Amino acid sequence: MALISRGFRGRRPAGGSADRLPPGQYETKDFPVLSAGPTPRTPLNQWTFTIRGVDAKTARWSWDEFKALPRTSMTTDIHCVTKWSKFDTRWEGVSIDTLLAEAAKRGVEPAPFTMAACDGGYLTNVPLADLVGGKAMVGYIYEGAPLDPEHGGPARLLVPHLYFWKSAKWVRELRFMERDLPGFWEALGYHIYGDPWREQRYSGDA
Ligand SMILES: Nc1nc2c(c(=O)[nH]1)N[C@H]1C(S)=C(S)[C@@H](COP(=O)(O)O)O[C@H]1N2
Ligand SMILES: [Mo]
Repeated sequence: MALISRGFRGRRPAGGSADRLPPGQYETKDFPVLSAGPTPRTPLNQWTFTIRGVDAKTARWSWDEFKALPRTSMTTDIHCVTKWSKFDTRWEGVSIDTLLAEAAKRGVEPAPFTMAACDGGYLTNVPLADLVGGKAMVGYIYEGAPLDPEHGGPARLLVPHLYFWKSAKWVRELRFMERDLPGFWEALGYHIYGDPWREQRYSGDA
């Protein structure tokens, strides 16, 4: 409602919701659940997070080790390709920068592309450049509470500047790749990159 009346008066205050909605999106206050399969439930004592180099070298953390890593927070808008956007979602977790620095200490070298792999088999590809520089994290706290299993708990990838299908729920591994390969939705006709501001929904979109 506020959005319409602001537009009607021809005024759009800086930071107003109209500026924040990528093309074709609408704002929702809900937090819809979109999962391609059932919600996996891995006990925390069996949960690990792994970064895997192209040479198959790995860096791996148990849940306790993971939670002991420095934590960052991010308040961000998220944009689902099914056209809902949600503003000001607040997340805490471990930045990919932190994870890559730790992995490098253990001899895992980066490569230009990554595939995020999840419990349940979901995959999604993200270029390394989109994960670094504070742009992405493995989040495990949402709005101050442990992340709900339906939303990807215990931990999910958060890459909010791309469509939300790139934010892999129940993420367990980040695999480096020398070239870009499609994940689950990308192989089914969704865009290989998925920038909401360029409305890259399907593979034919520029
Ligand atoms: N593992 C996994 N991650 C996933 C999905 C999924 O089906 N499985 N769906 C994606 C899609 S299409 C979206 S829009 C968001 C939805 O996250 P939410 O259910 O927390 O809203 O998760 C993404 N991450
Ligand atoms: Mo989605």
